[in-house]
Amino acid sequence: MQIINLTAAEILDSRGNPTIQATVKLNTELTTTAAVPAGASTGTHEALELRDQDPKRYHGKGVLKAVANINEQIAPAIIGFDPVQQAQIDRVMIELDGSDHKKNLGANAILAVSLAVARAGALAKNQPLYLHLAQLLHPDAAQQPLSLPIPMMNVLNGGKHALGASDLQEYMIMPIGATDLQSAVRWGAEIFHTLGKILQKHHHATTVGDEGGYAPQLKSNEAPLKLILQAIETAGYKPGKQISIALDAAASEFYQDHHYQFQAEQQVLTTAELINRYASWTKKYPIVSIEDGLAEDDWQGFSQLTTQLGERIQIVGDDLFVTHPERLKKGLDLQAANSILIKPNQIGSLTETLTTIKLAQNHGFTTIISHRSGETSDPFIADLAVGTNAGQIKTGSLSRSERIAKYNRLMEIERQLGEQASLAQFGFTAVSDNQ
Ligand code: 2PG
Ligand code: MG
Repeated sequence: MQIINLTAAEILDSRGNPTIQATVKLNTELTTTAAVPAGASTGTHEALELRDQDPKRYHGKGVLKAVANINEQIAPAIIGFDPVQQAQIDRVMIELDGSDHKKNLGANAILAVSLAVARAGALAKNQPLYLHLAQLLHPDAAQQPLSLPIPMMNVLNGGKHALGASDLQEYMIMPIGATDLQSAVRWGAEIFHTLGKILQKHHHATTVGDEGGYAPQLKSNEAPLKLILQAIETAGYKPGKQISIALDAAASEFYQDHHYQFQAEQQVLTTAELINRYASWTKKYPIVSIEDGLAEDDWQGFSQLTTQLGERIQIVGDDLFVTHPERLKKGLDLQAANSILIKPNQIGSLTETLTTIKLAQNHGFTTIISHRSGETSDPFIADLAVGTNAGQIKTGSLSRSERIAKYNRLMEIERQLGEQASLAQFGFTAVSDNQ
């Protein structure tokens, strides 16, 4: 099988900003496409997302340069390859770019091609994408049983995803007690709708933020936790046993002058004070996971946070690691977390994403495959989460089609796996007083 053509186009993401779709054509005339997402609370150390910076188009956010890089530079370099040669193709693109952070071709250009090639590889092998990805991760091993990831569902949005709402970016529910994905999705949807009714009753806004969760203006960063707890119970579920809570503070976004600034309660906190705040919340609420609890370069703070809470809960690095093996290695050395968020566009190719996942899994870190706040309807990350046995996926709330596309794809995979399908187990149990 051979790639005989590669083209790219500028399309729009869920925020109405330009992004890239790549299309690979095989010698069988079959074509595959893939689209890349875009973040808002992006980490400083992420690979470069190439935008035109032409103020006359999309306020500078156009991606025509990156599209041209695919059509004019990447296409001639990879036409003729067999699409199953994922690692070789990714290497050709990385070498063609030649920079540390994919500054020349753009991580968005390289990743769009990388993902479309993976789809073409699956097609060439006549396999579902998740199986092809499983084989790319462990080429020499016998096929391990695959499990569906436990979802982290972002029912209350804040930070950069919903200006005017909480300082913390994401309040998520995790159906840790579900035994299959269909139930996990149903529980999440029921709690999401119950939460909407509770908000309405208290005269709060029920409009949603970028990731499909509600975005009310509340008086403190703790208030959302109370509301979620109430929604879990009102919907008929057991907090901590069936449904736990996960947070993404995205703390770099409210870190200023070496302090953490909570606008909602007008407080300025030191690293130690913020860690203590988290610790007190984990006693009151069934919180099992905290992502980016501190700023992206506060390695010492992260080690402290992990020492204090890492035995009981998942400490996740997102902006901290940016899916980069070198930053992850530093985190392993410093014991700065026990879990990593995986976003393919932070590093910019599928092969490098798989390298980071493998490194994390080999060192006992949990892995969470994640969407971006600016998404498309491409459900690639659903297959990635299953194929890599990631155990967890973070893909937004139970509204907005670009989020639901991933849940629907996961349920489709669950049906395809049939008898073999199982939902991953979660290793941390909440021990709050509120259960
Ligand atoms: C995050 C992500 C996704 P963004 O911080 O984890 O939820 O947000 O894509 O804006 O970086
Ligand atoms: Mg994050």
